[in-house]
Amino acid sequence: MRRQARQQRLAREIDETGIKVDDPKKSAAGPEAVAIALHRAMGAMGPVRAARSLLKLNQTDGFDCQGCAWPDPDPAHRHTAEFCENGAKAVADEAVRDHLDASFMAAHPVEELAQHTDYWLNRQGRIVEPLVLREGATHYEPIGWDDAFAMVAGHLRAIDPDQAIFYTSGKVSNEAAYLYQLFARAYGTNNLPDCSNMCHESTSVALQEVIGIGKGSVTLDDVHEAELIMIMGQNPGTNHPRMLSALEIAKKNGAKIIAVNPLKETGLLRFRNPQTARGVVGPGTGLADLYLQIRTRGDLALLQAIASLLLEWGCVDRDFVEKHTVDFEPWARALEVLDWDQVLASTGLSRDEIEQAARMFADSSRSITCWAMGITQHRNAVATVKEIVNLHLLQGNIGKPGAGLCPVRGHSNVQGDRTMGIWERVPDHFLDTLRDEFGFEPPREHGLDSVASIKALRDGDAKVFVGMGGNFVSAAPDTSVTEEAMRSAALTVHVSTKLNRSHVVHGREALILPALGRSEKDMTGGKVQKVSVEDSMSSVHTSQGPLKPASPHLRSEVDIICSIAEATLEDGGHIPWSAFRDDYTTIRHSIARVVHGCAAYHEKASQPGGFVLPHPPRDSREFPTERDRAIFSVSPIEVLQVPPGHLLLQTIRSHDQFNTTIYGLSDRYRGIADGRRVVLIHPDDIAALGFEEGDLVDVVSEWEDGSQREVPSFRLVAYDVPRGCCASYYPEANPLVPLEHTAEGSNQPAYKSVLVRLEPASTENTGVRLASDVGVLTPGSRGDETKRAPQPHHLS
Ligand SMILES: Nc1nc2c(c(=O)[nH]1)N[C@H]1C(S)=C(S)[C@@H](COP(=O)(O)OP(=O)(O)OC[C@H]3O[C@@H](n4cnc5c(=O)[nH]c(N)nc54)[C@H](O)[C@@H]3O)O[C@H]1N2
Ligand SMILES: Nc1nc2c(c(=O)[nH]1)N[C@H]1C(S)=C(S)[C@@H](COP(=O)(O)OP(=O)(O)OC[C@H]3O[C@@H](n4cnc5c(=O)[nH]c(N)nc54)[C@H](O)[C@@H]3O)O[C@H]1N2
Ligand code: SF4
Ligand SMILES: [Mo]
Repeated sequence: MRRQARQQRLAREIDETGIKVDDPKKSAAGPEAVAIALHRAMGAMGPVRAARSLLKLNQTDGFDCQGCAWPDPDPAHRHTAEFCENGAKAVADEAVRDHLDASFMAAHPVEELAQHTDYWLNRQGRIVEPLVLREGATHYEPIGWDDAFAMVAGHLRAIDPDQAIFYTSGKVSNEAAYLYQLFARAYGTNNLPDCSNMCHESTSVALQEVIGIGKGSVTLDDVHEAELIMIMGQNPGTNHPRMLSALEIAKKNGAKIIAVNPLKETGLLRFRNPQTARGVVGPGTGLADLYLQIRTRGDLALLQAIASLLLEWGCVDRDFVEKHTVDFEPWARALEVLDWDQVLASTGLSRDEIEQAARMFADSSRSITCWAMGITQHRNAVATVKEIVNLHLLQGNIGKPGAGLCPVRGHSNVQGDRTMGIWERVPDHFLDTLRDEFGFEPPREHGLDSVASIKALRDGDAKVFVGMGGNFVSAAPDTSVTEEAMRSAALTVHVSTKLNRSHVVHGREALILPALGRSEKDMTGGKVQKVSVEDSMSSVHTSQGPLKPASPHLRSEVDIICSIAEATLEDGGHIPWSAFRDDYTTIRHSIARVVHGCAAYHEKASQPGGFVLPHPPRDSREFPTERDRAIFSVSPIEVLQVPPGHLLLQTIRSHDQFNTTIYGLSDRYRGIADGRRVVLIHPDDIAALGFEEGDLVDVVSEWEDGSQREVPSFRLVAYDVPRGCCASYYPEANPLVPLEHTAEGSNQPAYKSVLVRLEPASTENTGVRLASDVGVLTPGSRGDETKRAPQPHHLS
């Protein structure tokens, strides 16, 4: 009975029968984006708070956008409105007037909350007081801050430090990140997984090995000055919208753009810049000159093919290769015998298309490659990033103006958190300086990354999970496995702003500790405090929120970390937590002494526009690898065999979400409205598999050990994707990704290459079962009960 009631409730909540599918848009941004931004901001915050926050967004005396990590222009070139539609949505989502307090929790048992989607949970407003779920209790209830800290301390003191996990999401400021890793290490563990493990870990691993530093090598000026920009596996119109302004400047300066993507993303086609007349009333600026609609996971082969042609044509910067690199010869020899049949099979492109791309590299003396999740979330991601580097080394396209490597980071401060030591494998020299600064011996053994943390919880080897921001349960792969792992923890603690699935899929006891957001004025210690962040191009600056906090009970992340540390460590581990809390300048002074490249950190970060961290390859063509040079590396291409009747599924973001935070149910640029449980699939594949457009299917993934995973009731949407490839939204499709399905060398979940087959939907409803109802199936467990039922059409 209860199950039936639950299904009915869910049927209402995720009824997607009204889904509308239209042609994808032909240009991104334009006046419509401005109208939507303002509408969302006013609706959520009201006119006064909307104006007060948006006018301070990305200004030197204001706060850093909590959206993506795309950098700001230099202070002289900033506009009064220096943000995009999705930046405005991020602010509006944080600064909503709706509040969630203890009375909400009294009205909703946690078991009921667990049946809602991330979309519904987020819409309940800002969490305004600390909440506890006691052992065996059915509801969260209020708890005082001191009692909450004592509860965390009690648990942490009762276990071995390596049984605790300290997760970080990339919105956390440098000051908070620095103290968080300090606390974890003073307590005794390097278990500091972060969202970066699921995001650009493959980039960090590859770049560290072959150029000696795990970060990108370009500045915003380089992008403006490039002759050629290749954008691989990235959808900037949605996920880094102000990148389009930089691409527009580059185009005006004569740059060519190559887009490499299985989907024809609107933001790579044409940009209507709302800051210019041409963008508002005119046609805007065309972006991609060449669009390579590659098969998913074919990038490694494409890069090798381009490089082999350049080698054949003699387009080699001999001087650079000689002075700055090693292992050129073995790499060049491997490419001499490149198998073009494999290349064409793997990429799905024609030789002519690939030659056009190679010609554009040949003709350019300053080239940049940008990439994001379409490159990093594959089994062969580390090899692919290394191949991007090979291509750049070949022509000396690194460490000179207008050229270089541009991994585009996700969360606004994900790169800064790593700089501050949020990393389960931080190098020894960092630990040495930490020891010298604070007088304790940090643990040396590497900690657990995100995937390993889930395994440790599942296997009972970890007992306490602390999340500094984020929504680990929804972001992680293998949802049902992850949920079970979380439920077996003794305590889960989340420092959060909004309600999410990680709060309602909890340990035996659970705490929600509500934190101030970026947009809010931080008066910790009785005075205005500021924090600092680092963007995707290693530029560091300060951030100060203008808004009155959602509640006087909120605390800053810095305050929360200091208080947990004081409660947990004997004599605070002799670390001056209260001085840090009272004046964040003291944290910055300590960062200056401990973190490489951060001398005079407070002074430099505080100046308008901040400062740029050192990067030897970018600054002086020095490559601090094990061999003191940049390293060419050889990676074999393996063509992924997709068995008949199967598809390669990738999981992507819509235009109306920030990761697991779903703002709305539409994906404007892709022409999809009022529905997220969809599979974007080639019309010929729909027919070949015996379905019709609009049919409901269950998506089943298959894994090497014979296990299967399933998400029920997804709707087929005919879409311009290569045959054999398809796409669904994250996080709805996460239950399909096995925990073990990770990139070789980085252990990053391979969320973008999941082998699936489609079954006629086993329920006639519209998507009533949440993924976690299903779990991991064993072979054959679906049995024969899945008869194909005719499904109504609701596509327009
Ligand atoms: N508004 C908004 N902004 C965001 C986020 C958000 O959710 N919403 N998230 C932030 C975060 S944390 C991150 S990491 C970034 C993510 O930014 P993106 O990486 O742009 O995000 P995804 O939606 O994962 O899109 C990946 C792109 O790669 C393509 N792709 C998939 N597989 C392949 C492949 O094999 N080869 C190639 N060449 N392309 C492929 C997809 O078609 C898609 O266009 O955005 C950040 N900014
Ligand atoms: N299938 C699939 N899965 C993926 C991906 C994919 O492309 N496909 N992408 C992966 C990537 S790139 C990433 S980065 C991860 C994201 O993983 P996470 O970073 O863990 O997830 P988010 O959705 O960004 O976290 C949102 C939550 O953060 C909290 N929050 C927001 N702002 C603040 C703040 O200022 N302070 C604090 N303390 N909390 C705050 C809110 O409570 C909100 O609910 O997901 C990964 N998962
Ligand atoms: S591009 Fe990214 S950082 Fe800039 S305003 Fe938009 S969401 Fe914010
Ligand atoms: Mo990310």
